[in-house]
Amino acid sequence: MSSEVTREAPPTDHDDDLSIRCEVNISCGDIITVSSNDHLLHAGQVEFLNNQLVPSFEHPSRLELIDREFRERKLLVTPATKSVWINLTLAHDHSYVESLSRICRHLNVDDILLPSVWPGQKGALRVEHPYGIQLGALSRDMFTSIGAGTFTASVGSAGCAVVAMQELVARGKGCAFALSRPPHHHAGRDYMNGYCYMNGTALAAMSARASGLRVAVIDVDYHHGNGTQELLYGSDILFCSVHGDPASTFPFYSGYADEQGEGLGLGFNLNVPLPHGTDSQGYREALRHVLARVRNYAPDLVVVSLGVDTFEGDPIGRFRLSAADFSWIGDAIGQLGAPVLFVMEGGYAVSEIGMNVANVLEAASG
Ligand code: Q9C
Ligand code: ZN
Repeated sequence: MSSEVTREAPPTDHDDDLSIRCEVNISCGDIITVSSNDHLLHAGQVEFLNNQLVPSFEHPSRLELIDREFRERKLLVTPATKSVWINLTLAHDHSYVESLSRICRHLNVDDILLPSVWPGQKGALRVEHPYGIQLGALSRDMFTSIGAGTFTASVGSAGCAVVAMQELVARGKGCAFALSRPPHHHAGRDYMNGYCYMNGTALAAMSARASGLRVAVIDVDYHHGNGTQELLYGSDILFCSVHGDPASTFPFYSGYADEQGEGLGLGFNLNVPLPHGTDSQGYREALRHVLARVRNYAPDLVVVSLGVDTFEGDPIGRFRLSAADFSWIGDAIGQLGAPVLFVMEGGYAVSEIGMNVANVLEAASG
């Protein structure tokens, strides 16, 4: 099997490599920005919240609004389109990728499925089951719906992160931004959850590490990046996260301060859970602590899981950051002095999402 994460030619018959084609748009201005039109193929309709089905928070308009704000601030230049073959198996099991691909291929365009039955410890995916039941074996919650375009959209999203990383490493300095959805950081080796299917953030970090770079991941999304943490737990890629206390916040089952990594990765996992209502002051103090650890690690590349659901107006996050705090976050990360790849994660206050994200990127690159 090839260890390359991207390739330019399709796999041949005797390759057992799992490469999937995706097309991305690359804008090479001051900030390298990579997006994929395929995100439009995934639009969840409903999710299960407080005992009710409610309209999905994670919606295509999120990206459209960030894109619009970037254009208004002249942060984008005319993009070049690039077609790459991407191999997800550095981060995901072959069987997970193939199962999701197969299920999506068999759905009708307007089918939207949420899992409703989970296999438990002894069960496994069985292809004779209805697709909604098979999804239970690949998922961990009822927020993460599947439609016919979900696989293609999430491969495109991961592709944005990997290509942005490669372009940034080639330039050797500054900032890159994967303007991608669906988001990444909750997806694990063989499961989807928290609106995430493929973990492009972890894949980009692992791929850069495999090429010899020292890599630190900083997760500033409101929710703990459980998928990324799990994927990096035994590795010396530094993973640091500031997030809502999982005692009361999704993903509940990880994100605690005593999770410090294992084996080779022991000491390379730093969680800072914070209570509901955390404001500018509490947040900055926590992020300063994380940045001191990152400095001490001396990374060649910083990968940021960029969620802006820490915003005071966010409908699901419970922190109280202001637009000015996002500029501060960008500036503080930019001052590390290493090249920074930002990968888009959460943020659901759609009228302010463009402003908040652009504030981070502008301050980091400025
Ligand atoms: N009461 C991201 O921000 N909702 N995912 C949990 C529990 C799911 C968030 C509600 C939150 C997933 C990428
Ligand atoms: Zn989030």
